[in-house]
Amino acid sequence: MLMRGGTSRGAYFLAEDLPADPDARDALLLSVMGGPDERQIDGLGGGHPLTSKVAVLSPSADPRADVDYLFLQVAVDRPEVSSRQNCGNILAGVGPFAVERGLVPAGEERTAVRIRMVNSGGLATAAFATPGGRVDYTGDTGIAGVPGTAAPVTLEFPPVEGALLPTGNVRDDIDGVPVTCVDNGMPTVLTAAASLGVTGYEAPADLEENTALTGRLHAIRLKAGRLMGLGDVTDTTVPKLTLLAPPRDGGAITTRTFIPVRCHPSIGVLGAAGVAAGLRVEGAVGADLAHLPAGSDLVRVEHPTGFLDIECGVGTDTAGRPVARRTAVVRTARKIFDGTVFPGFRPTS
Ligand code: NQM
Repeated sequence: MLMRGGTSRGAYFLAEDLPADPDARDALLLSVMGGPDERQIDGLGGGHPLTSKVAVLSPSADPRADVDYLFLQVAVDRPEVSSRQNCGNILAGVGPFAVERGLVPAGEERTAVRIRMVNSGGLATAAFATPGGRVDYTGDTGIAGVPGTAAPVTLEFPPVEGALLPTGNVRDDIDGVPVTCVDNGMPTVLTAAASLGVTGYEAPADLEENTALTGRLHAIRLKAGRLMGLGDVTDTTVPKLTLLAPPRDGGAITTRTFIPVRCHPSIGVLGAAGVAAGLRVEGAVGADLAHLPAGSDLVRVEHPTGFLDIECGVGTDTAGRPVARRTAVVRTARKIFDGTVFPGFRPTS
């Protein structure tokens, strides 16, 4: 099934319909999505990382979850399929797809699907309307970066196991640039746009063309990856990098996010969860730029095409380290096409 999940689009599969061997599965998925090719002309992909995604679902053996969701990023320009990152946007379609395929019975009015995110080991619950026991994708919820409106899907994340600040520090200095490395479901490096000589309000295309900037970001990312315990991140899609600037449209903060080569036209869900958590840590990069509403966990994250509202509370563990308590966000998802895909050319390397 081809679905839009939040601001991404991907092919959703049942695990039982794909080869069990990961190499055979990945070769098949590359072919299904049409890669490696900049335009993905021979497949379902849209020639951009945000439209070259795959979700693989199966019943979960974990008593805390109904389904297992494995996210796979299919590279556009090289023959590579990666399970190293998670995706909170594609997650928005997982609950509806689980009901569509009968993995989870639909409630008469609403259905809540408990999801284990295989990539990170984290849990999430997706709740959405199922009037008369069927998923209804129509509704009046709009999200920035997607035309029109659709039915809301509420995503809730319990606290992420593992450190919110994976380097153990609130701030690190990399190549003379102060950064905060955060992981609230997606490893992300937060920097102030101003410390990299940009405003943080530029259009994504202008930032992508700024080779002095992208060169510095590349170097910072490689060092941050090691500090975060991720090893050599040269060929991986995590950590992401988010540039922060004061809000301009009544939100809490302005963002420009590199994922990590292309600059996101909006922002990823879990990427935004990391920004929201980071801003609540005293002394973190960006905390001094943010306008956070008093007495509320809501953070309005401004991005190139609008804003994303996310709720995130941060407390401390028994050792006094910051931890995210609960994160929640509203997205939409839509079934675009359900049918048979015919794989073509299969790259051998
Ligand atoms: O951060 C893009 C997206 C994402 C990831 C990326 C995402 C998330 O917008 O949860 O959704 O960071 O590669 O789909």
